[in-house]
Amino acid sequence: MFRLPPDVRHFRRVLTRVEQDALICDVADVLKSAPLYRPEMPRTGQPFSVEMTNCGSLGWVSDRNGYRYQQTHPVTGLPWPEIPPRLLALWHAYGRYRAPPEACLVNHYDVNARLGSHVDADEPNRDAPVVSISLGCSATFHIGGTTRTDPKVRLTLRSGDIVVFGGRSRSAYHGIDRVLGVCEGVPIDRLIPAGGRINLTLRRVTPDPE
Ligand code: MD3
Ligand code: FE
Repeated sequence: MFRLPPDVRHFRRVLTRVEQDALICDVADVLKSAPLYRPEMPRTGQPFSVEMTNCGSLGWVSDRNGYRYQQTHPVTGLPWPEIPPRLLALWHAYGRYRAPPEACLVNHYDVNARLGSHVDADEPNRDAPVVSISLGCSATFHIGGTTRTDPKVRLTLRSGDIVVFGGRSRSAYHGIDRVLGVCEGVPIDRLIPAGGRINLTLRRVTPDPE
């Protein structure tokens, strides 16, 4: 029906229910030491509708002072927990990148959450792909080109999907239009009573080690 933009690879429902359950357990462990918090927009302080946390040596945060990667949780002040081995394995299997990831951003969407169109530009490393893993409710995702007005392609991201964004797609505008009320995969309400959708994005932030 629709052609994906260049350098996007969408692996539909590649994670089994058992693998999704195991990832939910990993996320539960991460949330115990690094709880979800609600970031705010730079300057305005407008709260995001998406809640976030991270694991890895670096985590992406946003507050009135701007967007950045930092080594500690903005609320607890503690270092982020390590990236669970199962996620590292998925990074290597799907991302096929020579260096390990430094950040895993955990996004939680309740049924009313959205993520406006944006470019991920806070990573000095522009060569490494972003590996995205979806769990819980399905969502409508869009991706366009490197300018806001480029035509967009819309796709449904479902529980157990993995998408790899590399090359030219790495600097493309993208966002989440809406979360669908249907959950065809692992229910996340035992993790987050409100339910909804979890997205994990694995990222290399800094240049590769020697
Ligand atoms: C394309 N997250 O965290 S995942 C984000 O579902 C983000 O939570 C969305 O956009 C989510 O920044 C979309 C897919 C994704 C992630 C990062 C990308 C697509 C991307 C970076 C560059 C290009
Ligand atoms: Fe993004």
